[in-house]
Amino acid sequence: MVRKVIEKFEVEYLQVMDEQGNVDNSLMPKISDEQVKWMYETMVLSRTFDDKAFNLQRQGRIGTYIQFKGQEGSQIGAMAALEDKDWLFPMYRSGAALIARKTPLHQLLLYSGGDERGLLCSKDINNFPIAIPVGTQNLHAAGCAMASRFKGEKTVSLVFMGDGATSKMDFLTGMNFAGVFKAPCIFVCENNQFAISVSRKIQTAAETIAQKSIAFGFKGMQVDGNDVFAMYKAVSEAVENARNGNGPALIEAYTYRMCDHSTSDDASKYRDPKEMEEWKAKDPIDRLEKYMRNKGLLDDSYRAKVAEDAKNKVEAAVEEYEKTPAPNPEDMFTYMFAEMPLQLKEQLEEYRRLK
Ligand SMILES: Cc1ncc(C[n+]2csc(CCOP(=O)(O)OP(=O)(O)O)c2C)c(N)n1
Repeated sequence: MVRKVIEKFEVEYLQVMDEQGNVDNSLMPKISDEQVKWMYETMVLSRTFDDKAFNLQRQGRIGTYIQFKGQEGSQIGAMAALEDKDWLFPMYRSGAALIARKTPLHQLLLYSGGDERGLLCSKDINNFPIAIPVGTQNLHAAGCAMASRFKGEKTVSLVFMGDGATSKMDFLTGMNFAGVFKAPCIFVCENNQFAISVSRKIQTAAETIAQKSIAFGFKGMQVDGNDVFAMYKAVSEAVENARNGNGPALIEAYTYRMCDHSTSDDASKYRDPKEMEEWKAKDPIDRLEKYMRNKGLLDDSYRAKVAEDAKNKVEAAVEEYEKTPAPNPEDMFTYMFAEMPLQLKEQLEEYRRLK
């Protein structure tokens, strides 16, 4: 008889840049000044878009909008590690990732304005449509990654989810398949500490989200999600590993939702405002700005120009969105089935009677 430890598990944590913008050179990934500037400019553009979209919702110019404020570092750092041919599986809070993946801004507004054309996928870059049901995108990503493997392609799939989604079967099933079949799938959980009003502490008794990968036989890592360099490094390593046939990875981006869950929510009802103040000091954009200033990559005039360019791009997108003619409401009935079922025919007739 014996009682012994079968295996010992470890979960790594990675931070490359601290809150003052100082980096540890031994951990710093290889990255050009151009790439750093791209990260900064994309983060500023995303934040500007996010703030504007929130205001548009309040003015009744778009429908429900889901902000991603505070999560720009984790999304843009991760996207910097992908190639266009790789597959992105976004969720409703992945706006910054979609902006980094070349989605036209007015298209994102069309989507929030209830126009299905907002979900059209570009032919030049492999972005899936946004998933609204919590966690289902994990299955799509694992399946797509398996397909890439079967076809002998060197592409990876990367899927975003929140901490709440990791309690769902879709996440567990996707992780299991990816683990068993060594699918080139990167699971990125943006642990923003809340699933609407459910705090991370009561979401799971596990100490980290990252350790959930261990049960499925592959590596999990917790990363400072407000550190764009750490996210870039962790995702780049996971992508390289997956491309080389060594299977999936789970990356927990430890971050904070610096906004309400959605425009239908009021987080002040369940969150301590002190917490928000603490996280403001870790803002991913401020942190990168400090780093760039120290390195001589940013001065006041560049900073002002980036802000001005972002504002102009967002205003132009609003104009384009608002001048886009509304779609034909009958389209709602026509796209789902090759032959329209009876119930839909009845609804279409009812619509025609009422309009
Ligand atoms: C299958 C399903 N159940 C419930 C909901 C309602 N819902 C929308 S967001 C959300 C919380 C998700 O939290 P998390 O996964 O942590 O992501 P976050 O919104 O924090 O980014 C819930 C329960 C949904 N969209 N889909």
